[in-house]
Parts: sequence; structure tokens; C-alpha cells
Amino acid sequence: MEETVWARDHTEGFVLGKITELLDDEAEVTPLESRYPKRILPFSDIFRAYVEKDKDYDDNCEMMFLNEASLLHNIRNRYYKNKIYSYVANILIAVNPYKEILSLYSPETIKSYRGKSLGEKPPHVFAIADKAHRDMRVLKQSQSIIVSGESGAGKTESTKHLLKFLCDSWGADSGPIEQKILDANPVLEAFGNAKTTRNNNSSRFGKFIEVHFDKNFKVAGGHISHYLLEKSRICSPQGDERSYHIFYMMMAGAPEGLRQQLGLTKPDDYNYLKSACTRYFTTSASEKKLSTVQKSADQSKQGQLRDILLDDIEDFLALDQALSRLGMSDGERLQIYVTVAAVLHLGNIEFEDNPEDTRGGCRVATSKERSLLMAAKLLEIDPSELRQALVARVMQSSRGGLKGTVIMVPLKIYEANNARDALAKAIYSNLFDYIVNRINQSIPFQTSSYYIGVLDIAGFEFFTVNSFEQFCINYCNEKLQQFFNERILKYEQELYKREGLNVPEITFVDNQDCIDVIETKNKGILTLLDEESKLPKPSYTHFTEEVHKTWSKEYRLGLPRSSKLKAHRSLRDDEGFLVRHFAGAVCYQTKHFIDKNNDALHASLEGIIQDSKNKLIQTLFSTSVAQKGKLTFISVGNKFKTQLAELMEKLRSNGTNFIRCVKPNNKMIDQQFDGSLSLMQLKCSGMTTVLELMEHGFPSRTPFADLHAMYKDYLPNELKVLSPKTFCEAMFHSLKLQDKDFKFGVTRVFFRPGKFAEFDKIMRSDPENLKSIVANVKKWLV
Ligand code: AOV
Ligand code: MG
Repeated sequence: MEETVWARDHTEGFVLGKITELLDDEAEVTPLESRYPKRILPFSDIFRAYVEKDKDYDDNCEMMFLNEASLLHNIRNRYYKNKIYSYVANILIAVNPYKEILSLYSPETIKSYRGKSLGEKPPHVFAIADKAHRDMRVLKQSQSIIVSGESGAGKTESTKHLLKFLCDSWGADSGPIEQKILDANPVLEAFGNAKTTRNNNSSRFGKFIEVHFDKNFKVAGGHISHYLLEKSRICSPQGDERSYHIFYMMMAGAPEGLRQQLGLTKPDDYNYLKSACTRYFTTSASEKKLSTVQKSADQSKQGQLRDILLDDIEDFLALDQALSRLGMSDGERLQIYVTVAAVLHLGNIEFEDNPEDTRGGCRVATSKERSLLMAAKLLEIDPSELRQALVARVMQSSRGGLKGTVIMVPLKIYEANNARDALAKAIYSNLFDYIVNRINQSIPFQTSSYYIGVLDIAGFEFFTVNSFEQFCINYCNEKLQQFFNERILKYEQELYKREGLNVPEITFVDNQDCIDVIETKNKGILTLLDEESKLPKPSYTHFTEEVHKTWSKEYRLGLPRSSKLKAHRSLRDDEGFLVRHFAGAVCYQTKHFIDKNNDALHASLEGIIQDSKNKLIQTLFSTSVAQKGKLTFISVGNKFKTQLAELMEKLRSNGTNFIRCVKPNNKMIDQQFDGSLSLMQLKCSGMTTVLELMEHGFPSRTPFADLHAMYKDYLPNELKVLSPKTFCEAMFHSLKLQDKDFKFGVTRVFFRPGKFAEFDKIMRSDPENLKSIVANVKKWLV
């Protein structure tokens, strides 16, 4: 009979079929289901299949054939049975169910995973959290859990479950520290999450949350590091998206008196919140609220408005209480809300040409005077100074006799708009930093011995237009990918060596060359960008040319696709460069790289904001005085590079656990598994490579002692007393397992793919079988 195979398919990922004709280096495959057309495929798109009806595997490595097709099949198959988790060896794959699965995260479930080895219970995030804690205790080493996946794949939800498990299971004996660690989340989400087209509750920053443990391995405190809050969102949410939740929450949920005091009305009244977005959609993370989204799709606008108001009202109360439990007084909370409102009023200041200015300057539009006054009032700065700082900038003259004199340069409308937006972004992002700092102060960890750190950071991304944000996030993902290669692929090979197994070495693509293009000290793209920013007249065209000049010989860097055709012409507006990342090539548009890479405010704005009488505003800008001074350039890219280096150092010195989240469809609905979309993610996350490695190696491995413990009850007493290693040797011999299917290491047995499952099946099979095994063992022993 012809063999059944997996054949590549554009929508499903793979479909089952039979090879009906062999050609030179291709074959014709006829799918089993007639709705799929016959196809001719290269052999690299055809994989061996072994499909048992209804059978699925907790660990993908237990399958008979380890390849991308069988991996996808097993994950899809399990997903439809509500088994969203599975392993590839020690790596957890988590598929977003987009619905609540009964008791999957209940307190009973938490309890049932406590103290269980990986594999004893069905795969789960809790099993990973428990393993991390056990490794920490046994190996006396801090641990990291790296959660990755694309937007909406479920990283933040997984992170919350991990933290809940750790805090519930090993809460401190004294004081509510773990409550504070859990309280950090709604606060971070209110200020750092927003509705996007991909995720109604998308985190717009990365975070590494450390839960610290004392010498008895109880929770002792915590620490949050955060990365790259998306600032462009503050001033211009795009299309169907919203700005940060906090704005809408305050609008809906703040008490009437407070709203009046802050001059808050409805989202439509603020430039920064106006967008084509159906802003009445809910944005909350919880399932309850997810169902509101679906429900409201059929309802009238009014109904939708009511729903979101309800969610935002509830969320505001929850946020206010969380801030309060984190130790922020009524006064401090008020100051935070005042600052948020100030950002909105600032955004409503508009400019018009000033007919009285002969140099083409602008002034605050007369109809927007009220917004100016309100912003100045909330920020506690002098309104006329604010006005002045927005429409002109102070510069030192460099000309002849006037050299060194301070002159006022009037700004054009678009420059004034930029100045206003820069101020709003600086206030909001400094506020975000401040809030994270305050949370950290409330969960100090003086008595820490070790910690478990959970990394929740956006995965590799590419859109139609990719800018500086994507560039940074993909740079980060290159680093994480390299780390993954080191930890999983290198480690695996070292283990084989240590255990004395003779397995041929496997090569994998090292991406150091790509990292070099980005971060090399003297000529990496980040450095070139900084150098450009320090020029008197920075230009993105010049920057782009420098990038190409420096890196044109390097495979990792290329011309963007659109300009390949017109390589001889000069660069256009929408052009930049292309980077061949580990997960695919991405074209970056460099137009806004220079602005986005600069964190400095122009001197006049910096000056007035520092003169604010408002205590919180003073604090927000106090650290910057020393750092910024009169600087006109503070590099965002360089700061991120430093932060990333610190993070990598932590990850390298810790034990590691990986969770790969998968988004099964782009519609954000349950019960729909888009094969090619999911396959793409499994590839990007390196899971298919790991599986390939395992296909040539020995993916299942069990210490002798564990095997002995697992099966001794099936055997008569006289065999139970054997040492674990002898026991295993005897068993394997008597089962007549083929030598190529397993190998004995120094401390454990290694199995070829699928062979452990076979072994397990024999061991647990009918008593007659066992009897003959026992007889065999006895014979072998004498
Ligand atoms: P993300 O963190 O990976 O995206 P989230 O964790 O916010 O994604 O998940 C997106 C949404 O999917 C959540 O709001 C839930 O509605 C749903 N969801 C995720 N995981 C589960 C789960 N285990 N059970 C039930 N529903 C779930 V981003 O932050 O956008 O990259 O930047
Ligand atoms: Mg998230």
C-alpha cells in the first residue's frame, strides 16, 4: 500500500495524501480529501505521516515522525479537544483558545500541579512555573521563563497565570506582598495596554517581572523592568485602534466631581483620542468582557457604548483600588489622574498662522485658548510661558557679533505641533516610568536569595509599513533567538556528548551576523542612527545611505523591495533598508527613525516643564535635569541596547524555561485553527528546528531512577530490588527493543522519536505479556 504523507497546503499548512507519481526531484500527491486539489511538490514539502485516529500527544516528541507537518497536526488536533498546551521536550507550546476552558486555571488545578514533575500531569503553564520553582530550589539558581509569540497569542495572559501560580503556591508568610505583585498587572495594563486591530488588550511595552524568594523559597518581593513603551500611540492612535486604556477608563469611570475638575467629557472631544476606531468596543482582557465584544457587534451603537462604559467604569474602580493597595495615597492618585488629563488637554491645543509674525511663525488658535489654559492649570505652569514655549524655541546665535546671544526662533505650524506632541509624549512616558518605579518601591526584596523572572515581550513582527518600533522589537527578538539556539540547540548537543552518545553534530544558522549589523559598536545601524542625530541637520535620507554604504556587502542587509527596481535613483520618502532576520526579511521605512530615536525635548519646553509647581511633574522631570541638561539628543536606541544587554546577562546566568504562544486565527474567535498562520508562528519561534534536531537525536530521555520508579510496581518483588540501571538494562534487553531505538547514557536512557511511547505501551499492556517479560529478565540476569 502506498504510504500516507503530509503535503504542503497554502491554507491548511498540510493535508494528508498519497504519492501518486514520482518525478525527478518532485512528486505528485493526491490528497485524501477530494476538496483539496492534486499537486506536484518538491520533496521538501512532503513529510512522512503516521496518523492514528483520535490519538494526540502531550509531548510532540513522542510522535513517530518529527517534522513540521506532524507538529502542526498534533497541535491542531489537541486544540479542537480543548487541550491548548503541549510540549516539545521541555518547551511549552500554548495555543490561545479565545474562550474560557472550564477549571483550567481553578485553585484546585493550581494545587494539583504543585510539586509534580514535568510530564506527570497534562502540559500546562502551571507545570512550567512549578518546574522553575523546583529547579531554583534544587539547582540553587534563579530561573527565567521566556514567554514569546506574536501580538494576541496569549503572552500576557500566560504571564498572569504564571505569577498567580507562583504567588498562590509560595506566598509569603508575612504581609500581602504577593497581592501587590498581582496588583501590579491591572495598573500596568491600564497605562501600557491599548486596543489594537490584533488584540483588544495589547501590551504596548515589554516587561520582565521578577518574583523574588527568600532562603525558605517563599515569595519575598518583586521587581519589574519595562522596555520601549510605544509613544507614538499617545498622540496618534491609528485607524481602528485606541490609545491607552487609562484615558477611556477615566472618562467613563472617574467620579463626576473629578471629571469636572479635570475637564474630562467624552473621548470624541480630544484630538488624541479621535480616530476611526469603533471606540465603543470593550478592551478588557477578561473573558467576560471578551463576550461583550461579540455581543455588542450586533447591538446598536448605544448598546455598545453602554457595554464599554460598564467595563471601563469597573476597570477604573479596580485600578484605583490597586493603586491604593500599592501604597499610593489619595493625593498621589489624584496627581496621576491630573497628569493623564493634562496630556489630553495639551493635545487639544492647535495652532494657526500668525499674521503679525513676518518670519512665518504661528500662534495658538484663538478657539483653543481654553485648552491651553486648562493644560497649563493642570500642569501648574504659567500659561503664557507654555504658549511661548510651544510656538518658539530658544537658540543660541552662532552668528558674528551676536554669537552666544539667546534668540527666539518662531516655529511653523507643523513644528509647533511636533513640539506639543513631544511634550505630551514625554509627560506620559515619564509618568509610566514613575508608576513602575512606585510599584517596585512597594514590593522591595531585601531578603531575596533567588528569583524567577517572567519575560513578556512582543515577538517578531512585520507590517505593511515597519518603522523604528518594529526595528527595535525585531532586534530584541534576534537576541532572544540567539539565546534560544544557545540554550536549546547547543545544550542538547552538549548533553549527548556528556552522556557519551555518539550523535552526529547538527548545524543551525547562527544569527550573530544579523545582530552585528544592528548593534556593532562603531558602525552598527544603531550607531549610524545616533551619529546622524548628532549632526546639525540630521536627514533620514543621508542616514539610509550611510546604512547601505556601510553594510551593502553583508547578506543580512538589502535594499527595500520597492527600490530594487529603481536602484539608480535617489531614495524616496517611503524607503529605507531591508534586514534578513532569522524569521524572514523585513523592510524598514526610515522616515521617522530620527525623531523616534530621540528622547530629548527642545530646551524651551524642558525649561518650562521643570519650572512646574506641581510636585508630581517636578518628580517626573527631575532625574532628567541631570541627564538631559541642555542636551538636544538622547538616544532611545542606545538606551534599549543597554537594557537589552542587562536583560541578556540575567537570562544567561539563570536557568531557562520557554513558553511559545500561538495565535490560532486572526479573527480573535474560538474553535478556529488557521493552519498556515499557526505553522508560520511555529517556524518563527524555532519550534520546527528543534523538532528537526530531535528527529535526528533522542528527544525522550528519562533518568534510570525515574523509569525504575515508574514500572517497579508492575514487576514481582525479586526484580524490584535491582539497581535502577541494571533494572533498565534487563528490561530493555528482555523487551528486545532494537539497539537503534534507544541509547544508554551515563545517568539516563535516551529514546528515538516515538519509542518511549512504544516502550510504555508494552510495559502497561496485558499481564500475559508482563509474565513473559519477567521470565526473560530472569533469564538475562543469570
Ligand atoms: P499577547 O500579550 O500575546 O498580545 P494576550 O495575552 O493579551 O496576548 O491575549 C489576547 C487575548 O486572548 C486575551 O485578552 C484573552 O481574551 C485571550 N486569551 C489569551 N490567552 C488565553 C487563555 N489562556 N484563556 C482564555 N483566553 C485567552 V500583545 O500584548 O498584543 O503581543 O503586544
Ligand atoms: Mg501582551
